[in-house]
Amino acid sequence: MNQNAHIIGAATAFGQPRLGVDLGPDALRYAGLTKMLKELGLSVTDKGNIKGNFEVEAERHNIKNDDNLLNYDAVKDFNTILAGAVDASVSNGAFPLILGGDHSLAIGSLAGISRHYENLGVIWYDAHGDLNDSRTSPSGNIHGMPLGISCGIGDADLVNLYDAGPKVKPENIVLIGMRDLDEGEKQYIHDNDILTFTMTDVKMMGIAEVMKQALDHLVEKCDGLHLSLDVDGLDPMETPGTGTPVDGGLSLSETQLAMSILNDSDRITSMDLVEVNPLLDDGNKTAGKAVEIAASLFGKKQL
Ligand code: Z70
Ligand code: MN
Ligand code: MN
Ligand code: MN
Repeated sequence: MNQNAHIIGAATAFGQPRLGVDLGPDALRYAGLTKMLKELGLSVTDKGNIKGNFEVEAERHNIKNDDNLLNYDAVKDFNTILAGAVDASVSNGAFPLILGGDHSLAIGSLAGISRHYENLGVIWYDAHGDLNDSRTSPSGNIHGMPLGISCGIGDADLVNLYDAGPKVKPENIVLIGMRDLDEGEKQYIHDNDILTFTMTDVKMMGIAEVMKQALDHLVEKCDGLHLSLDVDGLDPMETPGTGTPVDGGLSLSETQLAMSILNDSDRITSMDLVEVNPLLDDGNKTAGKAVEIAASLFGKKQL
């Protein structure tokens, strides 16, 4: 794996209604992220935070556009800036580690990354598919849409953000940990034959077999591999500090094993670590777990 990491704080909460997830990047720093990565031998540059300006944006915060999209202009502006920062890090030869922030930030991270690859693979580790558009969304929250937008469905300006057209092909996606999919998302997964491992699949097969099949699906055809990890993929007993906890998720030890298998593959080229909300947390427990997850991805071993 690339041993030169750029930490990019994506301090946004615009993709959903609850404040505090914009504090996620700093919660991860306080939990010791940089120190841990350096101890593993990485060279780490912290690029600081890209911030939604919540005072300037207050007037247009938690308002919906005509298409029922929450904080539409703020999400678009934020992700345009984020895409530029992520693009610059990849251009400089670094591994971008994007800290969230709500998952709408993946619109910008994928836009910035995808121009560097012909066939970007995406592993989406989450309770949710984030494959809605304004018609299928039950909420209007754009954090439930970034993967769909990156595949080219939904609002045209978001689809064409940073570069025109889709950023990811459905055949280059693997979904892991799914247990709260909306009807429209299930339809999209079926219609596009997206390789999907629900929690039932994880429990039937074991996470090691799931990761092996995920990598088998992606490594031959993909020239870059992005991991988008939403901490609500884990069980709320492990990671309570998140906006939409869903019972029956992955454990920390399963996730550490998953990350260690990805480290062994030596193929991951970028990562989002998202939906840490310290205002909903038990101490800073969730950020601490998230740091352990990143440590396993970058090669921390138990022995
Ligand atoms: C639901 C929606 C979602 C994250 C919740 C939930 C989406 N499918 N994503 N929490 N991270 O509103 O679209
Ligand atoms: Mn998500
Ligand atoms: Mn591309
Ligand atoms: Mn989620």
